[in-house]
Amino acid sequence: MAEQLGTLEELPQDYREAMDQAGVAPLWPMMRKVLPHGRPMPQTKASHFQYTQLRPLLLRAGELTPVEKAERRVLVMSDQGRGTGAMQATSTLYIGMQLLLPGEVAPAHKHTPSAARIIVEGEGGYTVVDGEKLPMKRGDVVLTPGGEWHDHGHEGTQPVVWLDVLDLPLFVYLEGSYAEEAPLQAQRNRPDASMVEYLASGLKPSRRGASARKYPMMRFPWERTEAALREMAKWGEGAVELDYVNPETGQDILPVMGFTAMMVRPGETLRPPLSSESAVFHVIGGSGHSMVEGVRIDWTERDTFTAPVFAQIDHTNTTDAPAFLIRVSDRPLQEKLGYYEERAR
Ligand code: GTQ
Repeated sequence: MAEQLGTLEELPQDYREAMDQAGVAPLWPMMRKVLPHGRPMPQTKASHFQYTQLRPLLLRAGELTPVEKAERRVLVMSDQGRGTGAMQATSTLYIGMQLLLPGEVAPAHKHTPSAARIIVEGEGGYTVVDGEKLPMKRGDVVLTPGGEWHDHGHEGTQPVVWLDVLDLPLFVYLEGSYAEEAPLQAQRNRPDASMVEYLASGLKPSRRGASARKYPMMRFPWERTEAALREMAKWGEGAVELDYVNPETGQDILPVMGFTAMMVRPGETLRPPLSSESAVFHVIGGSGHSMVEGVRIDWTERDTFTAPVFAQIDHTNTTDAPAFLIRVSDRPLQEKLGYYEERAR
C-alpha cells in the first residue's frame, strides 16, 4: 500500500495543542520514519578515519592530558551521519583510538559493554583481563568482555596505540551502561590462553566435564591470523575471510560484536552480499579502496572506515601486495534478535 499518510499540518491547531498538553501525538505522520518500506533507512554514513590525521592529534593529547586526567586517553571516532562528537560509529558500534605512553597505566575498571582492541602501533603494551596478562602486538585482537575487570599498562619505550571497538551505543540506548572501578589487578604469572590452552587450532584442553571459562581466549594473535589467511589464499578461489570464534564453542567471540579477518589479493575486488549488519573495517596492512554506498574510500594501513546497514560494499586492491583488514560487525546481536539478513545484489 503506497497510500500517502496524513500529516500533522492537516490537523486543526486546537486539536494539536490539546494533544500536546495531554502528552500524546498522532502516529500516522511519524509512521514511515520508524517503519520505512522494504529496508531500514540508516542515519549512519560511511565514514573514513585516516591514521595519518589521527596520529599527531593523539600524540598531542599525550602532551596535553596526562592519563590520570583522562582515565582512558581516547579520541572518539564519530559517525559523520551523526556529526563529530557522536559517541558512535554506527547504530551499535563505538570506536576510538587510544594512546598509552611508556610507563603509564590506565586503572582497572569493568563495565557492562564489551570492548575489543585492535593494536595499531607500538610494542610493550598489555591489557590485564581477569588477572590474565595479554600482550598487545600489532594487529592482535584483545577482548575485554562486559563485566570483566581490565586495566592497561605499557612496558615499552615508544607510544602504544590501539583501536577500541565497543558495543557501547547499544548499552547507552538500553540505559544499561555503567562502570565500576578498582585498584590494578594481581597478574597471573603465565602466558595468556592463546599461548597455552589454545596454542594449536583444533585442539583444546580435555576438561572431563568441567566447564571452560565463558571467554576462554581473549587474545587472537595477528601473526597466526595472517599466516592462515595467506595459506588459504594459495589454495582456494573466492573471498579469503576467517571468523574469529570462541575455541570452546565455535560461536562468536562476544555477544554483540562479530569479528572477521580478510585478505584482499592483489588485483582482486570483493563484492559481498548486502546485509543487515553495520560494520567497522580496520586496515592491518596494504592499501586499496572501497566503495561504500557510492562513497569511495581510499585506505591504507592503520586506517579505519565504516559501513551502514544494507550498504553496497566493494573492496578493491590494485596494488601488487595483499591487503589485510579486520571487520567488526553487529551480526551476532542481529542473529540473537532473529533478524540478521543477507540480500543478493
Ligand atoms: O579502555 O576501557 O574507548 O572503558 C571507551 C571506554 C576505552 C577502555 C574506550 C572504555 C575504554
